[in-house]
Parts: sequence; structure tokens; C-alpha cells
Amino acid sequence: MEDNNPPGTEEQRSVGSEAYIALGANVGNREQLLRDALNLLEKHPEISVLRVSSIYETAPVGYTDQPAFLNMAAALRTTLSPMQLLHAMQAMENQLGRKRDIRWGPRTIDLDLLLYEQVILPDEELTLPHPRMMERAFVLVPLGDVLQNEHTLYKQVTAIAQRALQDRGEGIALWNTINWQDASAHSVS
Ligand code: A4P
Ligand code: MG
Repeated sequence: MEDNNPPGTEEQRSVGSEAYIALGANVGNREQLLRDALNLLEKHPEISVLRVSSIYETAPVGYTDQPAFLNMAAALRTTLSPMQLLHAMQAMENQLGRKRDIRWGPRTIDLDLLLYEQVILPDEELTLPHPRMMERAFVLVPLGDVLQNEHTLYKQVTAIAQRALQDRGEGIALWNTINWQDASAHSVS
């Protein structure tokens, strides 16, 4: 099979692999940081942002003495390998001012790779599926918005997400909804 599609074309939306990522921010202008991250992803010649979830405000999990997060998820199509995609995401985190100090602590922007096709990878540098995703409502609620209905995890993810949204104790509330087509058309760099 020949793979000579120039990057950034419409054709790129139908070639490459499907990946799902989680985005989180709890420092600074949280919503703008999420939008900036989406714009950086879309600008990358080997990444297309196919669908974005709503934005949710979520109570901090793990290290709880920190501000509330905004969390969302996105479905991507990419011609990068899983490791190349992780490195591209880490470069974007750095570009958006991410400093790594406290693990699970406050962050301008956190980009986690949740799923890459059906790839299973036990590497410490990149574990797929993301090792903590199924325990975290702040990941599963937005993921449920963008996961394809045919995906093997769809039923499980949306069942947990629905319960979490109904149960106020999970600390997850709808914050805003992005119209991604409009957002990308009017994006400022
Ligand atoms: N790594 C391994 N697998 C992956 C993967 N699938 N995706 C490695 C991304 N990274 C992966 O990540 C630490 C290391 O994990 C990296 O070296 C990478 O090679 P990091 O982003 O540098 O550090 P981190 O974000 O502090 O750790 P981590 O594990 O991503 O933290 P979590 O588990 O994401 O927790 N509460 C709410 N409500 N919302 C949140 O978004 N986030 C956290 C962070 C805690 N509490 C939260 C939220
Ligand atoms: Mg992370």
C-alpha cells in the first residue's frame, strides 16, 4: 500500500490511525489553554482533530488540595506512531507552559494518550490503553462524547460516564460546549 498523501489534506482525515486523548487544565485561563492545545494539535501536519467533547469542570482527584480542573477529550486521526504522538503531545504541553513539579499536582495543561487503535503497550514511557483511564470519571465522561459507537469500550465507557454525571458526588459538571468546526475556522494562533 502506498502512503504518499501530503500532510494536512482532506485525505489525511481518512488515512492513518485513530487515537483518543484526554486534556486537563487547572491553572491560568483553563478554557483558553484547552482551546490552544486543540489548535496546536490541528496545526500539526500529521494530526487531525476529528471530534471534541464538551468541556467539564471536575473536582481534583488524587492530590485534592488544588483548584478544580477543566477536562475534555478528543478523537484524533494521525499518521504518527503512538510514541511519536506522545512526544508531539509533550512538546505541546511544554509550548503551553507546562512545568512538571508535583505529580498529580496543578498543571497548565496535561495531555494524556488514552487509546491508539487497539494497541496494547506495557511500556513505562507509554502505557496503552492509559493505565488509569477506566477508574477516572473525569476521563470517561468526556471520552464518552467522542468515542465511536462501534468501539469495543463504548458501552462500558458510556455506562460509567452516565452514572458519574447523574451522581453529583463525582464532582463533574458540564462547563461549556465547543463547536469544533467553528472553533477551528475562527481560531487565532
Ligand atoms: N506515560 C505513560 N503512559 C502514558 C500515556 N498513555 N499518556 C508517562 C501520557 N503519558 C504516559 O506523565 C507522567 C509519565 O507518564 C510521562 O513521563 C509519560 O511518559 P506526566 O504527564 O508527565 O505527569 P502527570 O500528568 O503528573 O502524570 P499523569 O500520570 O499523567 O497524571 P494523571 O494520572 O493524568 O493525573 N483530577 C481531575 N479532576 N482532572 C484531571 O485532569 N489530573 C491528574 C493528573 C490528577 N487529578 C486530576 C486530573
Ligand atoms: Mg499526564
